[in-house]
Amino acid sequence: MQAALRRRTMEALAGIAAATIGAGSGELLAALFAPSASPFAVVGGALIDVAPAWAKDTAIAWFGTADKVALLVGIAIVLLALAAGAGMAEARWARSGVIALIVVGVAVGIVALTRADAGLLAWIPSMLAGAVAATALRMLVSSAPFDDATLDRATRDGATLGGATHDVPVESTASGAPTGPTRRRFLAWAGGTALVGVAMAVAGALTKAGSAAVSSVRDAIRLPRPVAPAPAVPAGATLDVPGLSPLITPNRDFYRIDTALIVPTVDPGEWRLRIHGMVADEVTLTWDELLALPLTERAVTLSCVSNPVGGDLVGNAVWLGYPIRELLARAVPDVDADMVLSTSADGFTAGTPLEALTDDRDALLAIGMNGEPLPLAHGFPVRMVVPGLYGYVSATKWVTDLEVTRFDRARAYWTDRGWSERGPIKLQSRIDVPRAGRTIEAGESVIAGVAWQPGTGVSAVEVQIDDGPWERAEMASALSADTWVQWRLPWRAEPGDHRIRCRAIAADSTVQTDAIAPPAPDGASGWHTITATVS
Ligand SMILES: Nc1nc2c(c(=O)[nH]1)N[C@H]1C(S)=C(S)[C@@H](COP(=O)(O)O)O[C@H]1N2
Ligand SMILES: [Mo]
Repeated sequence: MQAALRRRTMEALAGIAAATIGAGSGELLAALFAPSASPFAVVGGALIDVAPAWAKDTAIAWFGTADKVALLVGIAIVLLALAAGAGMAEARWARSGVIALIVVGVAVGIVALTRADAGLLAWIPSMLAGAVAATALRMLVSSAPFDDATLDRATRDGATLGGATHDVPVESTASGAPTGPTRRRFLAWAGGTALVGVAMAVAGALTKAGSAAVSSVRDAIRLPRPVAPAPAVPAGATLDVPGLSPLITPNRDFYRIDTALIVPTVDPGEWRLRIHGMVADEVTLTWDELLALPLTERAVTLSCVSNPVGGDLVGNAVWLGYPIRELLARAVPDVDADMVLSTSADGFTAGTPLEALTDDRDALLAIGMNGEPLPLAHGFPVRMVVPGLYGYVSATKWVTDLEVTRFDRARAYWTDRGWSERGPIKLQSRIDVPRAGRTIEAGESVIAGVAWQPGTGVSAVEVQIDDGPWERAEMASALSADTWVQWRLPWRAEPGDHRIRCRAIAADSTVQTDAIAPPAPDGASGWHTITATVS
């Protein structure tokens, strides 16, 4: 009798441990990639939506502002009860509990897709939770002799051992409850499984809590007005061509490249920048001190060295910040220093030529992007933006440290991995319209795109259709030498397939090279070439 109860308890524990590790993995995955797809948040949100008004009122009356916590605790209790049942079922009918857990995961995954804020992949955390729980349950149940065959054998062979003490070295008692070492091993596995699940859930909660807290700090920030604002965008700087990249890339469309699996959450109140190394005077700067400085606004096109010809790892934004030149002037670099090694809160490093930070190009210690505080993923609260250099050697996000040093003394994250020490952005042009591979209608049409070489500027773009002559495109007026420029060329499209390619001419008259180079080690080159199908 007692043994039967013990057996039931162990089966239930297997189910509970399995559900815990499943739920923990789902929560962690969601916290990392899609907080709104958290299985608990999905179920809770759906329940809140379908609950009748009286239920909501009662919940608030009973639990007050803790109503959401109460709801989540309620969901957890129901889940664990279901899981205990799944454990007992699995011990009797192999796969039944496993299937039940998978069904729960699939069901929550489907609900996840119906939520208002759901992304296309919102089902993944719940499905993962179900799959992990099912796997864990199968493993736990088979680690202990719950199955009927063992039970029968135990009943036959060990009838006299019923209710035996813990150290009896047999696998099962008369009623099928594992005892002795088997039982202890099972309990250790189940306990460990549950603990891992709890740890993952806690890690997920901490990640989410961190970014939620910093997000709300960010939302409350009012950026100071620049002392030197970027000039207003003149009408002639934008061409009206559907499908052409906008002159200023909206923050939500701005490409994101970094090594951070979890977006670092840096509280501005705790942020410090330290400038040290080969300097006469160390400088430290706080967030409040930075905000009090006379800020500059600059439109600058940023590109990733990994951007292939024709690729979209490039964007143009209006950055608000303080010239790094002024801060370095306070620190007074040694005459033989030639590099600044910047380090981010998450340990990324970039090595920037000292000259690029001290000449008149207005390399910025930026706090604003297109009129907003930097988005968390783009370096909140403070990053570097250096016109003319690829991001990997200059655009350190979440920056906290500048060490003045020398190229022959220090190496940075990507230069350590085979990329070039110096990373000036190469002259490039891209065809946005027509979209590569898309069929267009014959007749009056347009070819359009953008061209850039921040720091130098672009003066012209030429387009070649099939084997025709290179034709000069119409250029929008450039915002500055640091931003990309839109261009377009009217085109009478004749039916058939056409090869279209473009090349830029820089303000210093350099013509964009046709020499094809891959992104590694210092940036791609070649002419962007597309095939347009005209019907
Ligand atoms: N902390 C940190 N900063 C970083 C990186 C990184 O991995 N970590 N990547 C750099 C690279 S390679 C590029 S191209 C730019 C991209 O900036 P964005 O994500 O704001 O577009 O950030 C740079 N700054
Ligand atoms: Mo990059």
